[in-house]
Amino acid sequence: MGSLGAILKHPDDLYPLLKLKMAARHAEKQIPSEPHWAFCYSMLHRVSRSFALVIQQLGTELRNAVCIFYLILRALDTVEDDTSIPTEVKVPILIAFHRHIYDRNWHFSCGTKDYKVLMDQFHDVSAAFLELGKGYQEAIEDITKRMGAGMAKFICKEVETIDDYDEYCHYVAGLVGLGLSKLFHASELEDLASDSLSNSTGLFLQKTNIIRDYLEDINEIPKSRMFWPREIWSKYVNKLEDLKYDENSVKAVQCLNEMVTNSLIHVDDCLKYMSALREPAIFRFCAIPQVMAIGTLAMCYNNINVFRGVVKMRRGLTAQVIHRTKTMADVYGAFFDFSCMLKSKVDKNDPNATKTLSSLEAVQKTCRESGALNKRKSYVLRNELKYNSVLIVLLFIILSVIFAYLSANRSSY
Ligand code: D61
Ligand code: MG
Repeated sequence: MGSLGAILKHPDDLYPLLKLKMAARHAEKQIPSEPHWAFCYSMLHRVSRSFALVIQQLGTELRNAVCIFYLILRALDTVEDDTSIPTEVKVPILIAFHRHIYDRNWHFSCGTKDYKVLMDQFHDVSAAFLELGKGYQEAIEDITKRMGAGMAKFICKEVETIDDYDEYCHYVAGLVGLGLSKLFHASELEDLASDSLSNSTGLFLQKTNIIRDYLEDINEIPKSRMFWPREIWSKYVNKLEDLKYDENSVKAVQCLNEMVTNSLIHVDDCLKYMSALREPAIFRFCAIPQVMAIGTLAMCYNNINVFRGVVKMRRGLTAQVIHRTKTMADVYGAFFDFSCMLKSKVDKNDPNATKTLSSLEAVQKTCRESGALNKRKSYVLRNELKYNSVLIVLLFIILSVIFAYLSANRSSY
C-alpha cells in the first residue's frame, strides 16, 4: 500500500515519519570531515538503518566508540554469514579477528553489496578504532575475541538444544549487550550493569530476529542458515525446512508460537536493565530496539506469513516507536500494549497457550505495578479514534478542494 494509503490508514504516523526524515537528514550533516571517520559513519547508515539513528543520538565520545564497535562486529558477522567461504578459511579468521582490528593492512574480501564495501575498506575502521580511548579499545577487543570464538564453535555445530540456542544467541548478541554496558561504564555515564541482564537484552533482540527471518535464513543460497533449536521444532516436523510447506502450516504456527513464548522469558530482565539506565540518550538507544522487538514478536505470533514472506513492522509504526520512546513509562506502556495485542491472538487450543498466557500475564503485571500505565497514548485500541481522524483528514481535503474551486471561480468573475 503506497505511503499515502498507509498515512490515511494510520494518520498518527505522519508527524513521527516527518520527524524521522528530519533526524536522518540531520544525521547525514553530522558526518565528520576526516575521511576514515566519514567512511565509518556513512557505512553505519548503509549497513544498519535500525541502529544507525539510535547510535547517532548518543554523545560524541560514546557515539564514536559504539559506531566502531558496531562496524567491527558487523564485519566479523559478514565473515560468519558468508556461506560461500570454506570452513577451513572462515574459522581461523573468526578466531583471529580481534587481532586484525589493530592491523591497518589486514584485508579479507567477502559478503555482498554494502557489506563487501565494509570489508574492502576495513582499514578505515581500524584507523578509527586506533583513535578511540584505551578503555573503549579493550572492551571492544575483548568482546570481538569472545564472539569470534563463539561463532567459530557453531560453524561446525548445529543448534540442537535450547541451551545451544541460548549459547549461540549469547555469542552473537548477548556479548554485544555486555560490550555496550562496558562502553557505557567507560564513558562514566552509567554504572556497570550485570552480565546476566546485559546478556538478556541481546538474547531478546536476536531471538526476535531469528524468528522473523526464518524463511530468509532457510532459503539462504548456497547453504541454509538454521538457528531454530531442534529440541523445539522436532516436536512439530521432521526437518526444519518442512515448516515452510503448506501441508504443515498448522504445525508450523504451533512451532512458531512456542519460539515466541520462549523469547518472552527475557522480557523481565530487559525491563530491569532499561529501568536502571540514567542517561536519557543511552536509555533511548537501548529502549527503542527493545520496543521494536516486542512489537515484532506480537506481529509474528500465530502469523502464518512468517513462513510465506518477511513480517515487518510498518515504517509509520517504527517512526512512532522512535518518536514516543523517551522514558521508562513509555517502555512499560509499549510492552503492556503489545502484550495485550499478543494475548488477543492466543488460541486456547494452541499446545503452548497456558505457558504463553502466564508469560504475558507476568509481563503485564510488571508493567501495571510500574504505576506508569495511566496517563499515556496506547499503541492499539484506537480504532474509533482512527476513523474519526481519517474522517477529519478527508473533510480537510474536501474543504480545501472546495475552497480552491471557489477562490478560482471568484477571481474569474
Ligand atoms: C542495547 C542496545 C543495542 C543492543 C543491545 C543492547 C544488545 C545487543 C544488541 C544490540 C545486538 C542485537 C543484535 C540483533 C540483530 N542481529 C544481528 O545483527 C545478527 O548479527 C549478530 C552479530 C553481529 C552483531 C552486530 C551488532 C548489532 C547491533 C549493535 C552492535 C553490533 C554494536 C552496537 C550496537 C548495536 C544477525 O545479523 C543480521 C544481519 O547480518 O543483518 C545475524 O547474522 O544473526
Ligand atoms: Mg551472523
